[in-house]
Amino acid sequence: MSETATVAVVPGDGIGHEVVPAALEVLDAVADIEFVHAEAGDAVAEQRGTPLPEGTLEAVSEADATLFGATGETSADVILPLRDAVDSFVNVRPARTYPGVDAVQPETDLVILRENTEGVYAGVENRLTEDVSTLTRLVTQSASRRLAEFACDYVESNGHDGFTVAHKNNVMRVTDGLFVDTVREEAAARGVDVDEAYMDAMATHLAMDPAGYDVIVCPNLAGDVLSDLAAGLVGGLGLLPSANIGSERGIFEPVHGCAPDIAGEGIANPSATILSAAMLLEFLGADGAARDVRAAVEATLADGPRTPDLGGTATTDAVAEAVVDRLPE
Ligand code: GGG
Repeated sequence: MSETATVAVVPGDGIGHEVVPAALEVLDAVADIEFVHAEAGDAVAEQRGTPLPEGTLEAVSEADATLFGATGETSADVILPLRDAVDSFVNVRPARTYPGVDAVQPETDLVILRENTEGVYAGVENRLTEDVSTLTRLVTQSASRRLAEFACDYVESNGHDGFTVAHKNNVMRVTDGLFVDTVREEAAARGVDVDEAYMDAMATHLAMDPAGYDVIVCPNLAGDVLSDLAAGLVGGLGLLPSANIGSERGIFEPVHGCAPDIAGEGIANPSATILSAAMLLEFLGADGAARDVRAAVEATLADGPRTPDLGGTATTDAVAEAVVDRLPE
C-alpha cells in the first residue's frame, strides 16, 4: 500500500454494526487507511425510504475497497447493486479449519470461487398472475469466461493443481451447459486441470469428504449455498470471510448475514469480518499486514477468548482486543 487507501465502511444491518467496528479496530492497528462511513440496509430503508442511499453507492464506487457487514430483508437491493457498482464478477470464499476450534470435518481447506453477477441472482423475477411467478436464470459466456480466467489465474498463482467446477448441466442443459462448456474451454486453453461435479452430489461429497476438494468454481446460487455448507464443516458462519473482486475495486464481507437472533447483544463472532479485512489488505497490496492479521486471528482462535458460537462467553469487543494484542509490535 504505497499511499493512504480509502476504504468505504458499510456495516449494513444487525450484527454488521458489531463485527465491522471490531474489524476496524484491527485495521487501524496495522494500516494507514482513510475510512469513509456509509449506511445501507433494512433500518435505513425505514428511515430514508431506500435501503441504498445514493451517497453509499457513490462512496463504494469511489473507494479503493469496501468493508461490508451484513444484510437482512433488503439484501437484493443492497449487496447486489453494490457488487455491480464495483464490477465484481467473482466472490472468493475460503473455508478452512483452525487449531483449537471444533470442526465437523477437520480436513476442510478449500476455496469457493462463486460467479457473482448472474444466474438466478440476476434479479429477473416476475409475478405473472396470482398463481404464477417466474425467474429468469441468466448465464452469459462472457461472465463464465471471466470467472474461468480468474480461476485459472488463482490456481496458477496460489500453487493449486487445478479446480473442480460445480454445475447441473444434466437439468439446466442450456444455461449450465454454456457455463461449464465455457469454463472447460478456458481451462483447456490455459492448460489448467478441471474436474467436474454435479452440485447436488458435490454437497454430499463435501459433507462427507471435504478433503477431496481444493478450489471449487461454481454458479452464483450454488456458491452461496455451498459456502454456507462449508462454514458448517469448519465450525460455523462466524469463521468464513469473503472477497467480492472487481477489475479495480473490491467489497470484503463476512459470509454470514445479519443474525437478528443475537443482534444487539455484542456477542457476534468478529473473526469472519476480521479475516475479510485481511483479504481487503491483501487486495490493497498490504500482504505483510494481511498475514499478521490472519496469524493474530488464528492465535486468538487457538487460545484466546471465544464468542458463544464457538462455545465461549466472550464479547465481540473482547475477541477484537485479543486479536489486536496478538499482532506484532
Ligand atoms: N455479509 C453477507 C450477507 O449479508 N449475506 C446475506 C445474503 O443473503 N447475501 C446474499 C449473497 O451473498 O448473495
